[in-house]
Amino acid sequence: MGVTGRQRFLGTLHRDPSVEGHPVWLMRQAGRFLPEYRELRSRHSFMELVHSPALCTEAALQPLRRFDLDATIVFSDILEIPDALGMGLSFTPGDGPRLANPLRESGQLEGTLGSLDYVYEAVAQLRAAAPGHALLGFAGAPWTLYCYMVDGEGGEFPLARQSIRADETRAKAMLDRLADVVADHLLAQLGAGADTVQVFDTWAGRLDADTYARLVTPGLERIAARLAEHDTILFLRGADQLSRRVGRAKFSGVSVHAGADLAAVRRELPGWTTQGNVASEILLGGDIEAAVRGVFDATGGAHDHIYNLGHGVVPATPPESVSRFVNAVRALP
Ligand code: 1CP
Repeated sequence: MGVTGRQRFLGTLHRDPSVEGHPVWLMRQAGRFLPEYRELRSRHSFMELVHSPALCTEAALQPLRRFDLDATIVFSDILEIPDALGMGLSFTPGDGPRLANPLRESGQLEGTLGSLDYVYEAVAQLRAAAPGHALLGFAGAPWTLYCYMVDGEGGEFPLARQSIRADETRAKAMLDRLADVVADHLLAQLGAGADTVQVFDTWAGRLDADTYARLVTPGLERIAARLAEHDTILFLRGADQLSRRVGRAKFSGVSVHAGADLAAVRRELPGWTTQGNVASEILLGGDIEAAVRGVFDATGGAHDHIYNLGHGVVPATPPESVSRFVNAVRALP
């Protein structure tokens, strides 16, 4: 009678020392590195996929058919929130996301949020299709959303950073409003059947810790407080001084980027389960087994770490490398 991936993942998130084995999944595990995803994309645009709960379920199940993963994440995008705020999301091939009406005036954020019911339906369908896997919902963090919403596209986000310098009061008001939108979106995904939710602050490292603590941390504290009854994971990519940046916010887990010293993060945020820390590039041809062993050593083999990459799987990753990564975790004592 084996333990399910869902039990292994949630036991670890709850820091239950009696959990069997170590949980593993990969950020961006559905997507372009899989031939079957590229096949799906040859027939449907990304927006068609995201708006169809049945196609979202198919995309999320694809990696589960190939790899012995413990968790699945709803197929959606962090930019569904700006789209629902009327900002006109599109994806140009090779060029990434683009918002047709980026934030120039604060007024746009006072608009009402359009329906994201298709995301909650995708969560419900995936819950039914993958009962033995931990199911993650997610959202972009307020700062990362703000970056895309002000600049309208990925990159260095010069306009977002400039707008913070120009008017902190206005920026803070938008970040606070986004925190509530994000919390609503996460709670609805939990209500639809997600076991936990991950908040992606992919661009946290683009803001120094002082400014972050002043303008962004209050929103994270508000999200954490509104989700206090639930399991939650926070990803602060590229950021230093994590304890200052989280302030009084308590999430169940922290997802650790590849540049960070994992043992130091665990000392800095006691009581938080850790996740991640393996460089995505290792899967392009590095010593995968040694990287997994390095995480095991840095955590003392404790059952309060979720094996994952430090960021998403990159599209050039050979699927065989993902198998090796998962097998290396399965081989741990
Ligand atoms: O062409 C395609 O098929 C689209 C590629 C793609 C996919 C598969 C995009 C465009 N988004 C997604 C799905 C997605 N995005 C998921 C679910 C799939 C899974 O994880 O298994 C998730 C969790 C995200 C989250 C996301 N989107 C983040 C945060 C995580 C991270 O990687 O840092 C960010 C920053 C985005 C924005 C985005 N969406 C898509 C792209 C190419 C980008 C990055 C743009 C940029 O570089 O600025």
